[in-house]
Amino acid sequence: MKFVDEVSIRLVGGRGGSGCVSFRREKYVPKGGPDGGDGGRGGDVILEASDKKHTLLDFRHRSVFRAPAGAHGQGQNRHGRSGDDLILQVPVGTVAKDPRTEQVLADLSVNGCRWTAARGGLGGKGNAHFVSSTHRVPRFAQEGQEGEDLEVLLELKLIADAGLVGFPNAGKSTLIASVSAARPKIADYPFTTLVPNLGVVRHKDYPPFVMADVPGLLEGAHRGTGLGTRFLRHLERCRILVHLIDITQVTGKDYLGAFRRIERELSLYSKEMEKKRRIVVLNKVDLATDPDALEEIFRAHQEAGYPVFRVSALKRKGLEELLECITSLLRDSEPFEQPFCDRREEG
Ligand SMILES: Nc1nc2c(ncn2[C@@H]2O[C@H](COP(=O)(O)OP(=O)(O)OP(=O)(O)O)[C@@H](O)[C@H]2O)c(=O)[nH]1
Ligand SMILES: [Mg+2]
Repeated sequence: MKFVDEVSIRLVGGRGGSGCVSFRREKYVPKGGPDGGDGGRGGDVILEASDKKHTLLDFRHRSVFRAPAGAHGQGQNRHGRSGDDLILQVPVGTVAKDPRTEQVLADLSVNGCRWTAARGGLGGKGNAHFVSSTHRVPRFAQEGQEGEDLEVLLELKLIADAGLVGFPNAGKSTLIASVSAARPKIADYPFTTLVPNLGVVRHKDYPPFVMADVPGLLEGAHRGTGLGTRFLRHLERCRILVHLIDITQVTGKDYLGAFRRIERELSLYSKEMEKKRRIVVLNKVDLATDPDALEEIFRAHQEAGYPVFRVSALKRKGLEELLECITSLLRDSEPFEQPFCDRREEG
């Protein structure tokens, strides 16, 4: 399945039906009064978060979505039927923004929550409404109103408990494959992973948690290098970060070089990202040739102040302790904050 996490679309509420101009005509009732009914309301366009959707692919091939119009009013005071609402399902974690100002319009992060994006137009009043003592025979009715017409940018931000970060080739996909049923592509070249993968991790009797494998970051990611901001976005809603380091890439005495370069990208991206709790994982220990050097790398990272683990994602070594630490951090950390679903409704 193709993964699409950003689309620009136009949403248009249904047009209201027009009011009717009509006069009562019946046998033995001369000059029956006006009896034109009102037009029906146009339907609203509503976005609904659904856990059955995983990508914004449905919006890729079509860019304008219109709700049905209301029906016109008719004689004998018959009102037009309202247009049905158009309900568009989006994946949980979709954020709707104004494409010009980037202002967040709605944040659909809970399954089932809805946002009325474009309201339908009101129906016009029929001529029966316009009778007055001075105006007995109104020969006019109102037109239906246009529905709201809105351009929105939809961005999908995955929601996960633990997000894997690191340079390309660090072994993130190998790790998620070793601890969950996710089967991402794994290969010995950078940028094997181009779209995020989610995996559910079950460890002992702890509640299962969701791990996200996000494509590797490069220096300059916070500015967009290597699609960095697009990938970093998926880490915004991870409760904790698991920073993976390929020990074979740690060279000379610059033990913390790789670690600091990724950390810098995270803090330049946002304050929230910088504040997230995290775990450092030194991966590929099966390739370590010098145990003393490995010990030094380990100590240097410990001094940075985070829990550090030595693992081999490939050989499945050290993973139990790592999962133990992730589950205990998750138990102590705040659940993802409940976002608002319908800003307009609140206002
Ligand atoms: N020896 C050894 N190789 C590993 C280990 N973990 C991963 N690898 C290898 O490292 C290479 C990259 O692994 P991936 O899991 O694709 O790395 P990634 O971080 O997902 O890379 P990108 O998706 O490109 O960002 C693959 O050839 C893996 O087999 C490990 O613990 N030991
Ligand atoms: Mg990968």
